[in-house]
Amino acid sequence: MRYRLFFISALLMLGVCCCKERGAEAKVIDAKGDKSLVVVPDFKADSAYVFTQKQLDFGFRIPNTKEHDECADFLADMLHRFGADTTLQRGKVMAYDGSYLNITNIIGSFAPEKERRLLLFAHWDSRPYADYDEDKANHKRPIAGADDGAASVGVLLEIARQIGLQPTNIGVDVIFFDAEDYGTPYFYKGKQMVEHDWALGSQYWAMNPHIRGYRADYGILLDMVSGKGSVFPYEQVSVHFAPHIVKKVWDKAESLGYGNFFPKKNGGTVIDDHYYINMYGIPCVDIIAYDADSETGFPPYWHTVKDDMRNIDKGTMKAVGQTVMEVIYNE
Ligand code: AHN
Ligand code: ZN
Repeated sequence: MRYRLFFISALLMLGVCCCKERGAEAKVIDAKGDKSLVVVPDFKADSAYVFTQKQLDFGFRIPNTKEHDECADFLADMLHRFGADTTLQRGKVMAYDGSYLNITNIIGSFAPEKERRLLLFAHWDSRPYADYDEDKANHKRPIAGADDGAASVGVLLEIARQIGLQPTNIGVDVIFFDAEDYGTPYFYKGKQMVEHDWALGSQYWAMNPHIRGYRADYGILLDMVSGKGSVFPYEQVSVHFAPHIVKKVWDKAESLGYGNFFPKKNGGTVIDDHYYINMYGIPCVDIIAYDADSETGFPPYWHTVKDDMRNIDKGTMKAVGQTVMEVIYNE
């Protein structure tokens, strides 16, 4: 890397313009405010894909199960290996039906001493019910949660791996939130025991941040970012709380040639983990698939038994992963 930087500097000094296009080895970008160069690493979708498959191999990541807890250890271990200071935040939360869930938020901090920070997050649990499946017989069966959960974590693990290899200027915290997808299934007929029944892990964190008074400049949530044919128009909670971050991310995608994945038009309004982090006081955006043609606004396999690896597309992963990396390495 040192040699390559030297080589690129030499080329620049000679006045040679090195304008590589997207997908090429590395890009040369003037860092804001100083003369140093930022070479944004190449996001490897193959690696994100393997990280996604690995999670599914544990089984269903449903709180209070052995499979869930084993996967948590795996995710923490990966963040640790990539060089992050890793914290497992364990808690107990009440679910919609009054039952208690033992949850684990998994936190990895890069350059924890840095003042300026960015928060990247996704949910790592998988939904216990395929309550939108076309076959009613499947409604009480769990989903594999390939796109809805695992792939967003897979993309963030690949970004974490890259940060471990080449540090960013800004400090980065990665949080995998638990129990996002434990919201009330439509078939539940009992008394509703909690009002905010989705995103239980991020709500828990917002009430008990892993560091007292934790701050980040802004945050980016990934949720269902790897489906074949998925697109990510503006999510409206993000536009409300963090219009400047929406602009930053969507402009970056466009400039990289990923404008077709990130259309600059309005999508849905989603009460997702970012809602609670925005309420906590960190402006953040949700990159989330929006399907204008489906009744739910989500991809057709959403909360069905079809949310498996067959829908996962490395091209979509690359578009999202590279866009997020270009944003963070330019801070
Ligand atoms: C609501 O539909 C209220 N929240 C959905 C957020 C979600 C579920 N993302 C993935 N699964
Ligand atoms: Zn879900």
